[in-house]
Amino acid sequence: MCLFDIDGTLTPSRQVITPEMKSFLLELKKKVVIGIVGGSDKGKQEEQMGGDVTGMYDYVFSENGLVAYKDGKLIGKQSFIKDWMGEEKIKLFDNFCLRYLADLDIPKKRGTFIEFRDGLINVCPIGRNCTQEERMEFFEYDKEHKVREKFVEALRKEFSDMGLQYSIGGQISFDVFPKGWDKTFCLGLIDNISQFKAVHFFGDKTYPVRGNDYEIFMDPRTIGHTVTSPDDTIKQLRELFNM
Ligand code: M1P
Repeated sequence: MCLFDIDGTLTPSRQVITPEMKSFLLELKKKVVIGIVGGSDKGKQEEQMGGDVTGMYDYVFSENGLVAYKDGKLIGKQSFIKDWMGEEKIKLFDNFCLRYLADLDIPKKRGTFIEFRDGLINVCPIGRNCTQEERMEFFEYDKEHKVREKFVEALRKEFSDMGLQYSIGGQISFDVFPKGWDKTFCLGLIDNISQFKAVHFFGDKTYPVRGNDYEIFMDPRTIGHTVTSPDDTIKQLRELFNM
């Protein structure tokens, strides 16, 4: 089985899959079971992967697997907000973020600063409504000013007893979810995982600090592969499976 991170592994970050990668994955699917796993919700995964992902790949794990599909059918869904955190804690968390955001002095702010997904909360200092150009500006600004790192540190300090985990995987935002609900969560949803001779995981952010692929890359149930770009993913797969 091959499991893939999306951003930076199958597609350039937040960009659409190339026709070359799409047809390569179809070829690969003849040889192995394919799964994709990412922090985004299914709608965003479909935008990026160019269509009906659950019809195309054997397993689709959205929001790190908190929403999971096998052979096109929903096999698992957790509701982070309702079942785990509870309205009181959500309110405390939101209020803190909104106050922090109000005091945050960055060059541009747009809209949708907090996005509730089924399995995680995504916090975005510039706002998810920003354009692609503004996204890249913020990404560069953040490299220097560490806006997201400082925000996460403030949240860690404020909510140290809430059992939350933070991941700065993308370019403009960070994800917040319960400890353990990282990408390894999806492994528990694979039917009889020991039936596979190997479960290969491919990701670009496999480093321990800020790397949202690190936990699944290191998990004893997978063989981890670090890639540097979608082209590198294809290169490594060609070597591994003699394609
Ligand atoms: O790479 C995965 C991340 O992609 C997006 O991040 P951003 O918009 O910051 O580039 C988000 O969907 C995020 O939740 C996800 O983890």
